[in-house]
Amino acid sequence: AVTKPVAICTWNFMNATAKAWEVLEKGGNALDAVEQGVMVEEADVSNETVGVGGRPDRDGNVTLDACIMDKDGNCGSVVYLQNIAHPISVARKVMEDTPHIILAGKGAEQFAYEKGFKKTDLLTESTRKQYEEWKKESKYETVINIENHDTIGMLAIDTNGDIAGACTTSGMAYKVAGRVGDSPIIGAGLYVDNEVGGATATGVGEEVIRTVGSFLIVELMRQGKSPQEACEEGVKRIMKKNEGREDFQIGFLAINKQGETGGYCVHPGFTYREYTNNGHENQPVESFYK
Ligand code: SD4
Repeated sequence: AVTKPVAICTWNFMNATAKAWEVLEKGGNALDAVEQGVMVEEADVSNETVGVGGRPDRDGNVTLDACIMDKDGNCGSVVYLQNIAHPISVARKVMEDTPHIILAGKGAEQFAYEKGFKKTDLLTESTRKQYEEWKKESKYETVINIENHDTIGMLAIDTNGDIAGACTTSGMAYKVAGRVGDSPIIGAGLYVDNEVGGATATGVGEEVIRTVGSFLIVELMRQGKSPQEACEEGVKRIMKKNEGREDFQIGFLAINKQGETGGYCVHPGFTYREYTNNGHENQPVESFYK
């Protein structure tokens, strides 16, 4: 049986869901749970797609994208943010302390310093070396490659039944300088409507933006689809615009107001982590291509 609270996130980020659960279990709210949950991956240098230790763009600069959304439909986002370890917390400050939704680049960085965030070198020894290697051929490809897709999108429903979501990434490795993906775009990489549910995405952001993927999935749930059915429809919508194309991965996951969850992806390999009263598990996800 479905119980509340629930925390889910892209991929198998068990430390992130465990952190979110710690907040939810004590009766904490979904917004704090998703923020603190994704912060675990932002701080983890071994995750090379999020926060500190994220891989740089093709000029060698690590630029971060993140957004957060609460039960009242408030949202905050930062795009192309450099030198800050926890973009999700800056996004939350944008949501709570400004009349705006998105801050970009230098302005976002300046805002973060004003809010007390410390300047941090996001490049690690490992990502610096990998970048030097990559530069020899400078080949940009959005191939289906699990290492290139470790963005964390997290959704939670708390004991009050309120839903919140967060999404944070360094984007596609070796992207063109200035490129922003789906992850900080409300409706694309993340969407929450507390009446219905929430959805989030990982994978090639351009394709998620083109279909406003997470908003689409929440709207499909509003029309009566389960989280699972809605994620399947979301991926199918993308594949319809990309007939025969097999060179990219996208994974969606969703939660509804009852706490039911689901996910779907383009290629095998995507999973989502789920923490409920019934246990803490890595959920296998069906794919469009088998
Ligand atoms: C992006 N969706 O910037 C992100 C990349 C991603 O795991 O999901 N990586 O397009």
